[in-house]
Amino acid sequence: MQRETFQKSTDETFMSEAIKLAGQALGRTSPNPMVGCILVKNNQIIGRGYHQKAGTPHAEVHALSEAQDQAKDATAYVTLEPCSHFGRTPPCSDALIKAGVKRVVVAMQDPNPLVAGRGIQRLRKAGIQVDVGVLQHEAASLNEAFCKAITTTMPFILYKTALTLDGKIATETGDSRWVSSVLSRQYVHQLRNQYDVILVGSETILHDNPALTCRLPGGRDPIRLVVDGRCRLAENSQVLTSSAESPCIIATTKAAPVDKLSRLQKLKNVEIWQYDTSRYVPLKQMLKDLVCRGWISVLLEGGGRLAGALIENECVDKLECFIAPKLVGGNGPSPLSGLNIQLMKDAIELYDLQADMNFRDIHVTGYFRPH
Ligand code: AOF
Ligand code: ZN
Repeated sequence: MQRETFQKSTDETFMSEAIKLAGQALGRTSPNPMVGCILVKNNQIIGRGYHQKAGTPHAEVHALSEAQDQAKDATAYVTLEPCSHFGRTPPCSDALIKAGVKRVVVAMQDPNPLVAGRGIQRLRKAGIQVDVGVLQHEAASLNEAFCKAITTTMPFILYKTALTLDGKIATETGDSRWVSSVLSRQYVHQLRNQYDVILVGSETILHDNPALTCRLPGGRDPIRLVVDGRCRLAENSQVLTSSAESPCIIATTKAAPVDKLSRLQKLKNVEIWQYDTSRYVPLKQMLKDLVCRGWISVLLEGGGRLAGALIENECVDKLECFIAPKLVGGNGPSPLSGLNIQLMKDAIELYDLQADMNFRDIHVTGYFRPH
């Protein structure tokens, strides 16, 4: 019994190292997952690796190349089931078998239908002991976007919003600079650095004229996506003119003025996605189109109308809310003006709630579905 407990905590310690390693590629691997691998022999780490970017070698390959011959009879700790398919790289399960590892500890099965247990099967067939499920929850939440996108072809959406303690995102006059604290706003740049896409509605562009870039040192700009059915945004909006390394996409419809579209199309770094609808952008189709391009995680930054529509369509996965200790009263807008539930018994309830005051605002996160 004691031995088992020791064994378990050793496995968790090494797996936790592997998860940390995987997280070094946060925001850099889409559409692939973040994966970390650690090779251990005689309780010593002899190889480490993580998947750095889609199309490049998988975590196991890096760890095996660091360990070289020592990999024989070692234990591999991998945060995701080693793959069994020939994708852009050959199967990692074969590489582990060839290197002669004795045991493989896996945090979670790969939800990719191309793998889905076949990697584990392959290792077991080769006589390798495989233990699955060590720190499974942590590994799954690191790859929550990948898990959703690979199984549903829809992206993972986080709605980030900031409101006053009395539930307003701006005063009655429309003034919103600033609701949340400096620290909260700095943290949002970490989210921008991590998510593939920032999504906003046209109202947000018209009112706030944000650039939607990532101002974190060493950060990278996400794709910026504006839902603008009638293409109302000004041609000198910052999303169109500011220098960003990633494109700005305007999702629009047949209601967009033709001459304006042709001018926007000529701008550097701007893409127009025109849908065959007469007024509203088909949101689910647009989200699927993101996944087709390899963009699997979306940071929804407003406004309340778009957020309401997406929540109503059950497209939003997570909420991250900064509640400032401020009161403004009046008829200022709410973060969910597009949602209008009539009875309290029908209210949306969140799961896995967490709250802290790390940014001098009340910071609440929750999920729209249990998991
Ligand atoms: C692993 N180790 O480090 C990663 C895995 O296009 P490819 O060849 O890179 O394959 C991508 C798929 O491989 C991805 O969807 C996921 O199922 C798996 N990712 N597997 O054994 C890794 N990144
Ligand atoms: Zn692999």
